[in-house]
Amino acid sequence: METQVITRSQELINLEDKYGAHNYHPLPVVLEKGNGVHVWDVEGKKYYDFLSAYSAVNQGHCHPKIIGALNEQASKLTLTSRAFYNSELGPYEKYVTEYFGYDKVLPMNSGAEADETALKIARRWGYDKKGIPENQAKIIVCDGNFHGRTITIISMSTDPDSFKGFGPYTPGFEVVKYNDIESLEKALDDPNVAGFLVEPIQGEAGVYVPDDGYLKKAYDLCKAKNVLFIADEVQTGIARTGKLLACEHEGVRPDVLILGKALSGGVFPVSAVLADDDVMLVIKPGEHGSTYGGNPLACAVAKAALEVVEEEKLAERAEYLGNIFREELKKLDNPLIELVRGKGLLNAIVIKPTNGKEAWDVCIKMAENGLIAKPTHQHIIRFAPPLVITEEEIYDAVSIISKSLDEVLA
Ligand code: IF1
Repeated sequence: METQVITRSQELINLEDKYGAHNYHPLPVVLEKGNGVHVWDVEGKKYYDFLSAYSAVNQGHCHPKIIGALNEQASKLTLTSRAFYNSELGPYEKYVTEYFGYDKVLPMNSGAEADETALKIARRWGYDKKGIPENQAKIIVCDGNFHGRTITIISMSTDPDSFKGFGPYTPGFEVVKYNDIESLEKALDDPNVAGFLVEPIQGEAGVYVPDDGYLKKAYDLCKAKNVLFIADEVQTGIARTGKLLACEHEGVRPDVLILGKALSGGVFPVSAVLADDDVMLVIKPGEHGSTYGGNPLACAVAKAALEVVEEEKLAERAEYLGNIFREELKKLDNPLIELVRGKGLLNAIVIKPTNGKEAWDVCIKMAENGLIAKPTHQHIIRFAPPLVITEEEIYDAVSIISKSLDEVLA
């Protein structure tokens, strides 16, 4: 019997299938190396990375400055827990609070942990500062939201793929229509509302950019009702949308700021919640934390990652190159493209299924042509390259996208 020769990629896919939980359906690409805007699979094929690990690798893969900081700290001290002080946390806390303009930071690890932390801070602030009756605090969230995968966070979700089959759910959340000021205004009439949690642009929902002025009006309504405006910038923050924070496009300064992903440049899980003293100090010693939160390695990596954002002017690059990218995509004349939308270098095309072909087919073809991206919600392809991409590479990527769209329909 002929022995079937399988590729190294297939071997590795088989291992994940056999020994790993099936909680993802990845594109059949097995990556082994990354540098800047490029990644290579185990067969040595080179790709433009147009997902950046969902906007965690804004600084580019394996940025030398961040890897240098990782290696230097890793050879000294990686973890002490917060049972003791350490030499890196204080300087990092000073750096990151001055960087974003807040009194205090509460360091965590994943984005979901940071969202959970923000929810706890908002509820406690509601009881201690706003006088909401115990266990009555409400948090307003938006339909189409994505804030992570924990039980409490999926309790806020309106996407059955996120919450179905995981009940019972955490109470205390009210859903309003995203980008709809009237629905928020009505919900804010409830005196027990402690906070409004919102993504400045809804990433998972398909790069849903709200109308100009929505965030500012929402912020003003929250202030008028003594409600915390909580911005989840895990995906939109760290220069991705053309400003350091997406809220800056509307001059909004969140009362509580949630960061993750590119806070560490895709090198190590680092997240953070920032707020001023009157909010942050409602949490007392021993009331919140995590084993790895604020570890010396995370501090060294995150500081280097933020320095890169400034030194390489990544926000300005995202603004300039994002405009070119959208303009070039809009010039493409292909029936598969329903619309193009985004801000900075967080963009998406909505695919109109045509001749039985849909977003997944386009992503498979783009991978063959050397560019990786993945569909969200079946018909939307998100494009989020590392912000270190060059103008020439943007044009090259558009030609790959164009070629792939045409080949899918050929
Ligand atoms: C997955 C997408 C999903 C986030 C915002 C918090 C978190 C995320 C705005 C939680 C995480 C990731 C999670 C990952 C895929 C990706 C994602 F929106 F980016 F596309 F799922 F919706 N707030 N987003 O986007 O941060 O705990 O993951 O560090 O779960 O498949 P995390």
